[in-house]
Amino acid sequence: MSALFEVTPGWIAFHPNPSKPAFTPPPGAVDAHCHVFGPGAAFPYAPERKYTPCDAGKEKLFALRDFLGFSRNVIVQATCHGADNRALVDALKHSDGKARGVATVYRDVSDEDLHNLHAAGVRGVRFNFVKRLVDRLDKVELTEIAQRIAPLGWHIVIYFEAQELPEHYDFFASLPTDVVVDHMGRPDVTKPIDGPEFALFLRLMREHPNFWSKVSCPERLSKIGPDAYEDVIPFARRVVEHFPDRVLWGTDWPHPNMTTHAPDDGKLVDFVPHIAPTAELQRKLLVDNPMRLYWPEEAR
Ligand code: 0GY
Repeated sequence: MSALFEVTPGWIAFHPNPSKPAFTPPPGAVDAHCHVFGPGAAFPYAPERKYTPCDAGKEKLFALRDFLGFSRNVIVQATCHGADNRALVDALKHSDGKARGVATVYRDVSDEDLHNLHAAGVRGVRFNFVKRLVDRLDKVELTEIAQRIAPLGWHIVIYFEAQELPEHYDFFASLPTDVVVDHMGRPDVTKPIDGPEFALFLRLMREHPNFWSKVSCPERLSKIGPDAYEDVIPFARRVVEHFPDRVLWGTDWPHPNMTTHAPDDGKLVDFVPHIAPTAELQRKLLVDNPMRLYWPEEAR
C-alpha cells in the first residue's frame, strides 16, 4: 500500500517468493520487459491512469534480476505513470548501467526532455493501443513523436491485442523505426495457430524486417491455469523459430492487471527452453538480440 494512493481493489501483487528457475539463463541475459511502479510517495501515479498498482520499486526489480540469473533489464514505462517518466529514469540512473528504458512521451515533450531521457538510458518509446489501458490514441500525435525519436536511433514499442491488428496494420507498417511488438500482439491461444488472426501477425513480422516481437507474457495469454503455459508454447515457439534474430523475452514483473494469480517468476523463466529449445536460440533471445537493440555499443 502506498502512503498516498489507494491500490485498485482486487489488485494482485507480485509473487512474494518466486521459485529458483531450473533453467539457467546464458551469461549476460537481459529481461527485456519489466516495469517499476512508484513508489507512489516519491513518484506519483498519473492522473490519467486506469489502475493504481501496488508499489514495486527498483530495488525489488534489481534483486529479482539477480535471483533469476539475469544480468540486465529493459524497463518499460507502464500506463499507470502516464508520460511522467521519473520513476523509470530514477531506476535507470541507479542501475549501474545494467538497465535501459522505454519511455512514454506526449507531443509536448521538448527536445531537451528527449536528450535527458537518452542520457539516462532510454532507447525507445511505447505506443499503447489497448483500450482498457489508455484513452489517448491520436495517430497524428504518434506520427509526430515517431519522426522526432527516429533521429535519436530509438525504436517504438507497440502494445495491442490481436483483434485490433487489422485496424492498425497499415499505420504500424508505416512507422519509420524498428518496431517491437509486445507479447506477440496478444494472440487468442484458443484459436488455431494456423488461423487468420495469428497469420496476420506473422505476416507483419515477415513482410517488415524492422519488426521485432517479445515472446513474453504466457501468464496473460494462457487459458490453462496458474503457472501452466503449454497452450502458449506453440505460438511463442513459432515466432522464435521463424524470426530468431528479432525476438526478445521478459518477465513482465511486477505483472500489472493480473486477475487470476501472481505469476511465479521462476516458472516464467522455465518457459524459455520450451519456446527456444537450443542453446543458440536461447542466446539470441536473451542476449544477442536485446544487446543489439538496447546496448548496440557493446553488442557482438
Ligand atoms: C504489460 C501489460 C499490461 C499493462 C501495461 O503499461 C501498462 O499498464 O503494460 C496489461 O495490463 O496487459 O505488458 O505490462
